Amino acid sequence: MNREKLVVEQRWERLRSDADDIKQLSVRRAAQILFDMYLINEFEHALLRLKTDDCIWGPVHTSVGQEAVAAASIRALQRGDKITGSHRAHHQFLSKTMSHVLDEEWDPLEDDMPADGSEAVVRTLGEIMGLANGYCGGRGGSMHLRNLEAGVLGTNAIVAGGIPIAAGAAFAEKQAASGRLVVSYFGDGAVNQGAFHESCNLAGVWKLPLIFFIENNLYAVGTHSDEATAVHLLSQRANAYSMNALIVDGSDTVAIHEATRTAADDIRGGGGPWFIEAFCYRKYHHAGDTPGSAFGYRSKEEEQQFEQNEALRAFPEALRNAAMLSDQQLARLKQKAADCVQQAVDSCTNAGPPRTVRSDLWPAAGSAAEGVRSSGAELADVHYVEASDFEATTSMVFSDAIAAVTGRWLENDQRVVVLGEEVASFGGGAYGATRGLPQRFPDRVLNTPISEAGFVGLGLGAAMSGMRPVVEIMFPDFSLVAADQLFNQIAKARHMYGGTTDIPLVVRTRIATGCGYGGQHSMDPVGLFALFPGWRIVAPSNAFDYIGLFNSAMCSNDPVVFLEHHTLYKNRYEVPVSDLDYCVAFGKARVIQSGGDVTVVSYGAMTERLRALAPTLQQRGVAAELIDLRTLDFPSLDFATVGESLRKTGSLVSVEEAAGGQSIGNRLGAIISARYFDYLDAPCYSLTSLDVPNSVSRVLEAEAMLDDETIVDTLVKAAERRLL
Ligand SMILES: Cc1ncc(C[n+]2csc(CCOP(=O)(O)OP(=O)(O)O)c2C)c(N)n1
Repeated sequence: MNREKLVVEQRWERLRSDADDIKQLSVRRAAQILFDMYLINEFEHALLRLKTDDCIWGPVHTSVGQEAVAAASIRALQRGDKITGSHRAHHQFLSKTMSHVLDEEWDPLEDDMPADGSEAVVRTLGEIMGLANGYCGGRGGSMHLRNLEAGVLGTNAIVAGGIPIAAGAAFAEKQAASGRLVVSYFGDGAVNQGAFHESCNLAGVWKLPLIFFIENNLYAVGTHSDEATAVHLLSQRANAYSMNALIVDGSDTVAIHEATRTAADDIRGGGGPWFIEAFCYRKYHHAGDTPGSAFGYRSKEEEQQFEQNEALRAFPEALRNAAMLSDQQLARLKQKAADCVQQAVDSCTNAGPPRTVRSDLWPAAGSAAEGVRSSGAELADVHYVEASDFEATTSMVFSDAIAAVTGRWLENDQRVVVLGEEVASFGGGAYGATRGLPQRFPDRVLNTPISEAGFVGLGLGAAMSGMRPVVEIMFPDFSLVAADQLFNQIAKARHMYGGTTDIPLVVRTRIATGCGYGGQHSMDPVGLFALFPGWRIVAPSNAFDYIGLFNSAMCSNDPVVFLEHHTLYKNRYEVPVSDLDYCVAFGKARVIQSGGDVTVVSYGAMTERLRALAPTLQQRGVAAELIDLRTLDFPSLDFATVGESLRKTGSLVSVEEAAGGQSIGNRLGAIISARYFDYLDAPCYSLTSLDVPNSVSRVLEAEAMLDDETIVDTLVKAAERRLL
């Protein structure tokens, strides 16, 4: 047996500075880094005191002990570069914000703190205290900080949740050939999450300008990294994704700066993503000011050892030894940082003791529900039409309509990209929804790896960075694989970041119920998406509506999910001749048949089925009013049209193919009952498929799914007021 030893080709190096290396830093740059470190340290301790005084609501995850990692790495970036962070990100946020606000030439040794520098610290503190003067109006607080102007795309309370978003931001920079890069900071706890691995993979395969920057402080709450993974040096993981990696000690400020510079230079020169692992230590427990040893997961000796080595001791000492800064200058820097923080505390609180929150800074009463979605101002000038507005029509296959309108956007708007599994294969998707587009737009219609959390999150990051991605999720059930990105991130980002970001993202997914695909490929996810009001939900029942609603979605600054039913894909529909640019309004239902006995609401393919059942109903003496809801998210559902119909009929039945638990019928019925109680003379009724996963067996699947006979019988009973 021949055994060939294989070697990994990527660089994997440990950087350690020696006494002379510090001289590579200019005195000003060294002073800036040290000033940031002092500022972070003073700021975090001020937060802990404010927490004790009950001026901060929620946890305070300080970065005491990790100051140098943020300060030295961020000072190696350029102004336009972007960062994302985790729940522990005050240090990165302050460093990036201050390096943006303060001029490169600002010399902390000589110059006074300019007003906008002080203001930045006030606004950071205000945000963490949940005040209106914060960067996100107090919505985000400590764990969801965002300051786009300074390049902080967002910090994230879901461990690893921000990493795919960083990949999306890097994707946007790459598409724009901007020469800028993104740094995603996270802790050691993140590297065992799928979102981390999926992002590494995407960054590797698409050579994204991204630095994965791990602050390895050894513990995720009280669990040591060695308890969580067999990989001791976490940067070893970079090899698996063809990334170069560097290891530095978090107390070696010069090495941190140099590592970041090395990675950034290589990326700007066209290299792919890099990985940096900084070993560091958090002084206190996970949150608050108690030492970790008090909880028994680490020893006092370990903590003392850290304190002897910590960067806030080592770096000033090295600067003094190198005769770069005098004791007096060091003391002045520290005092300047302390004054700046004190000023921020004074401007957000009333002097104590104990200190109290300045009540005039609380966000306005009554604003809690504001900003979950866009105001709609971006659609204000859109002229909406209906099919009846067009005289000249031609027939078009539903899936061709999807491809045609998507192609139209790719043609007209460079910000549009199409991402998904197989969207660029077979000439345009597994089911033809992108037919012809990969050939025309090879750089913007991209096959993704099978990596839903990764590419959905990447879509979000790209959308937050000015692109308009169209992301296909091959089967709706796979939404659950990307659930964090879809529901914790996309659905909440606008509100969580205080309305500071748009999310112009379209997600398309093809419902494949009734094909024998079984329990994991047959979901209608309407009820799932409807749980999150950040999502707009569209379920077109024909090609005309598809094109018009897609155009509205692409003009909207909100995320919109398109539920496309597979039975419609090969059907032909009338569409306007040579017009792919018209818009159909969100939130406008369509009455497709009038009737006085019962109001029947549905959407997507069910609309077609109901229309086909209308003659049978008529034979049984029922005049049903059929309404195609078209838009299904509750904030923009067209209750008015339904109410108008109920005034006539007095009875509502919602008909959905979705499984009971994933349908919207009961919730719809509850709202309708409350709003239109006076019109109703029977309870609202929700008709759905059984509340079970579909089976592969043909007979069992048919048994689970709503059949025509049940629909007709139910509507007859409803018309006769015999439904309970
Ligand atoms: C997905 C997820 N699981 C669990 C948590 C709860 N949690 C918050 S922080 C944290 C530890 C994270 O450790 P690490 O990534 O090493 O960062 P550090 O706190 O050390 O900075 C945990 C478990 C969470 N926020 N998100």
